[in-house]
Amino acid sequence: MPDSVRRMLLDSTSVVICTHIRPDGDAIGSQLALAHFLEAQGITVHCINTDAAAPNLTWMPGAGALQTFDGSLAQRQLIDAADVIAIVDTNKLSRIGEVHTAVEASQAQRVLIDHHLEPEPGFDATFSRDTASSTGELIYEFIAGHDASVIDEAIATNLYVAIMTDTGSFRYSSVTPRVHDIIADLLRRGDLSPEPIHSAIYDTRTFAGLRLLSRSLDTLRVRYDGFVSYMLITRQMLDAAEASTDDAEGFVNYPLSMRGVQAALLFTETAKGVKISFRSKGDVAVNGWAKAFGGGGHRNASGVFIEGGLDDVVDAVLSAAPTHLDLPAGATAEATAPDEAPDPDLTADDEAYLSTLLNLQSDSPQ
Ligand SMILES: [Mn+2]
Repeated sequence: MPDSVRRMLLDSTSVVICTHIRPDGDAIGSQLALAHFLEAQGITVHCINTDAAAPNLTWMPGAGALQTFDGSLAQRQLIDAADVIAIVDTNKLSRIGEVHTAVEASQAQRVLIDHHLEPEPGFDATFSRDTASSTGELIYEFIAGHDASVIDEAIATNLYVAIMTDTGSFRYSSVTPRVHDIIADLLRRGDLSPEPIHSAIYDTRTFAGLRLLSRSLDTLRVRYDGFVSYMLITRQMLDAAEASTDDAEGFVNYPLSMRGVQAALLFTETAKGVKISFRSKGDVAVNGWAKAFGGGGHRNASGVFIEGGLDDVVDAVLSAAPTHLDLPAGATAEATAPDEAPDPDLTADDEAYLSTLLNLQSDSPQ
């Protein structure tokens, strides 16, 4: 890590840490691990975010001290009084949301720690490496480079979650032997057991969320000879399933998990436009594709929000695929449902049995 970043943080007496809107496991884990470490150095730390952590992250060690920005004088004073404001897990100050107005009004020095492409210039010090698996990996380097013995259960758990969630549970191409070395060190120093952590993060689907998944899977289509797949979530589906877009976290991995598919998209209809998640396998890059529509992200995971109706947006984005992907020769843009989706022919007895079951299940928990 650059000496400027290390010195700026360690020489401070009061630090505010902020992360991006709709913070994920890497955002919260990196923020809390850094906070815990700096506090162990006798530094006063406040974590202030525009959005609250998702319900599956609120158990993380120290999460009780996370503040959601409310524009209050008290929070503005904390931000004004800080020597250093550390921004983690985003490459752009505006991505921290509403709280950025208070950050920009403060005289504090600004430090960026992140692993996204093209970090915004203008920070007083920057620690950015786009080949890092996660911001958690960079925070680990900072802490271990200073004094690895500080890594306790709280720091280890937060960094484990940060790295696990940003690597799709250690499966993305960003995972190196070094990442596994770091994880091994965290498991030892924190005396961690991975199973309950994994379960607390991932086994959190709601009944409504799974009903939404069922409806969304019905829209699965492939294009370009099975190279690209996509799924839709319409507002009508959200209403019918009584689900929210938060319930759709990770849905894009279903079309990506299909045999032969190299790039997958999830289109989520909202009142103002369409949110699109792009995912890809291996060397297939989707960040350029997302960027062409005003979005961004990583090679294998990107996103964008486009104003407009669902049909138009789906057409526009999918038609642009040949410009951004190295498609198989002669691949056709035509949309098809997967061949392997059989339409089960049920006997009258089966139908009757099924309808009894469905009626019974209407009393199921929400
Ligand atoms: Mn990240």
